[in-house]
Amino acid sequence: MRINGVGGIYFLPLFLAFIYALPAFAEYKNQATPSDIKIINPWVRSAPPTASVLGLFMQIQNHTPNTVRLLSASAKGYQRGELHLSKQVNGVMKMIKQDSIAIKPNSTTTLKPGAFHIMLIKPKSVPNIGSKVVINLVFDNGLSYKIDAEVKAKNQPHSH
Ligand SMILES: [Cu+2]
Repeated sequence: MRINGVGGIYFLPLFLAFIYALPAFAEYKNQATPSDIKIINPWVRSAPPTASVLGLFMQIQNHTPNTVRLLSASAKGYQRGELHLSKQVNGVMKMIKQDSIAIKPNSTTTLKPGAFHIMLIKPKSVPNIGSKVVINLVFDNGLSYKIDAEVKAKNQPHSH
């Protein structure tokens, strides 16, 4: 009886700890996994050797039931990356800096010339066509992705 009593006393805190831990497990299950976001066809638009910025484009697929936001992009060999939206303002094309780029639940956001894009700023040297730029993307669900973006000629987003 005494052993049972002692066991009961110790069991209760353990049991409570387990109950309190349940929401943590549920939260863990809701966390995104790397396959929840897919980066399709990332490419950097080639630029003259004197260029101080380069455009980075891709499709981002969100396979989760929640909106996911791209928070930042950086690239090896560049001072920094910025998220931009190209937009007509009074007939003039302007680039507006964005705090994030949203990808709606179960949908795709396309980063392309004239729309949302990533601007890679101040390259150490402008990369050649066919070379790869290592990109790091950070999303608001805690995931980050390291991807290779191929440098492609100005008006050829797809290789033929
Ligand atoms: Cu831009």
